[in-house]
Amino acid sequence: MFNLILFGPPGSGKGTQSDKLVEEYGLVHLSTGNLLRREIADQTDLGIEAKKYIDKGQLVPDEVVIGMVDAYFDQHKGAKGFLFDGYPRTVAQAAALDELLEKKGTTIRLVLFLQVDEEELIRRLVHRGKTSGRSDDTDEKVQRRRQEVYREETLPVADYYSKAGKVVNIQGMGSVEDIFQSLCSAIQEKM
Ligand code: B4P
Repeated sequence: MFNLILFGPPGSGKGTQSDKLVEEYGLVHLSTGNLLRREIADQTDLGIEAKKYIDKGQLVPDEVVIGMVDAYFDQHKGAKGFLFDGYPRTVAQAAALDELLEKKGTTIRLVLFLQVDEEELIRRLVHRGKTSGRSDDTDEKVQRRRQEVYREETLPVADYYSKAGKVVNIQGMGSVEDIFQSLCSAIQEKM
């Protein structure tokens, strides 16, 4: 199995690039953001609970997200690999993912870290908010909060994987196509 993580701050282009990467490499796309938005749209108990956090720019509690990922993983037996997009977002989630993968006899091969300036991130997200209909996109204050939460809770995940020598930094500013080519080169080196 070839498992990789696409890592980066909110708005760094994880979702945009994931769609292209899963098509190129035939991986299963696991986006916790997409899974949570589906739960919200279906008005499940999990979705109603998650929405309270997402609307404030906070992270959904670890136990909720970890349970959801375990279930998704089990629904995709026989996958040749997973692309984790927006997961893990805390060190506790990273440890839970390691445990899950170990049980399945596999591991994370590569963490691709998209590097984008904060002002560019806010600009992209405010712009996305004009069309996305996402409740967490429209307010710039919520955007700034999301970047703060990222620095406090998510950035330590990069250190966690750096210690294992798995992180490759990728320039995340420029055209979608150029960034995609950089990501593909890094993947090719590991495959
Ligand atoms: P996510 O759905 O993961 O999304 P994101 O971080 O907002 O955006 P992404 O990086 O995917 O950016 P995109 O490609 O869309 O998270 C949403 C929320 O769900 C979180 O805040 C959190 O509350 C919750 N959540 C999710 N996972 C969780 C977890 N594991 N634990 C706890 N809570 C969790 O790109 C952004 C914009 O930029 C788009 O408009 C795009 O068109 C544009 N863009 C992309 N590439 C560009 C480029 N090269 N140049 C210019 N614009 C570009």
